[in-house]
Amino acid sequence: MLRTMLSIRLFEQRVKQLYRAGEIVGAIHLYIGEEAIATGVSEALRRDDYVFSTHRGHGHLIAKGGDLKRMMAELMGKATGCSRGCGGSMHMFDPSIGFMGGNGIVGGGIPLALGAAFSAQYRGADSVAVAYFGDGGMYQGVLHESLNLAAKWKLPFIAVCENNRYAATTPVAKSAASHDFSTYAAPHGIPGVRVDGNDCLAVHKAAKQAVARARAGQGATLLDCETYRVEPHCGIIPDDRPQEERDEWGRIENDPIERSRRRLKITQPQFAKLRAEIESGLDEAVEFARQSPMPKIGSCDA
Ligand SMILES: Cc1ncc(C[n+]2csc(CCOP(=O)(O)OP(=O)(O)O)c2C)c(N)n1
Repeated sequence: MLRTMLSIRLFEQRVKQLYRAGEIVGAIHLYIGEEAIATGVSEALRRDDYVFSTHRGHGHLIAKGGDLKRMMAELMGKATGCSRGCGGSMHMFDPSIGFMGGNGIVGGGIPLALGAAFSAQYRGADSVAVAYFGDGGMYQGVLHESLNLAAKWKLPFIAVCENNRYAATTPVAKSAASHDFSTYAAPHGIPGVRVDGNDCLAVHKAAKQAVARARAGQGATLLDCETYRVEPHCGIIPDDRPQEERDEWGRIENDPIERSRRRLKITQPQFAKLRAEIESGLDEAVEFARQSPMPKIGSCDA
């Protein structure tokens, strides 16, 4: 899990550099600071389980086993990308590993995951479907409709709120009367679990229970994972979050990767070695993407 989290972090740092250099264009939503959630959840999943992602989805795909070369190529809009260069940052797909795509519509992945959960139940398969969404997705009617149906039909559906306290620039306190989103599960009679989203083991433990319940035909779970996004919302909107709050969450003791490194007693030289291994894979991914051709005109129409 430490390796996965670090891969996500270093991938995102490369993306940030390439974006600034103009090699990646469009809106990019970085996942830095939130790595423990995708990592802890995916560690509980199988390849044939479904993940429906968001606009901030690079980490979800890496944690599900995404190919870094094809991801980097997609971000650069190249034909070798995981969506043939037609999707970009918010529309990466890899159904071969159960990654059913990013989504530019806040909350848009939730009903799609519900459909996949229904499909699994209908076919008698024991796959589960995970929908990621931010706190902004929490206020969407479709979440509540989906929780209702998932609870009623005992669907293998796991709703994972990545509660980073802001929807773009709007704090949770301005949008919701209750800030503990795990309580939103109770009216549906399903478990709602609030978890430290910067602790990959805590996330993993909660996800494992949710997956076991879903596979056993006992139905849905809602996870409310508390975290903080270290970077601005995207490369376009200025960051106006209070500096003290950013400093507090930015402290090294709160960093999900550093917390795991310390817990595992990984020394700095061991950590540097791991980092170098991942960086070398990223060098190859960037080179692969740079050398790849652009899609042919019209190839994205179908
Ligand atoms: C239905 C819908 N409304 C508004 C937007 C514009 N929008 C893009 S990202 C975003 C904020 C999303 O916040 P959240 O869901 O908390 O995720 P985060 O960006 O914090 O990861 C908004 C409002 C959108 N993409 N879709």
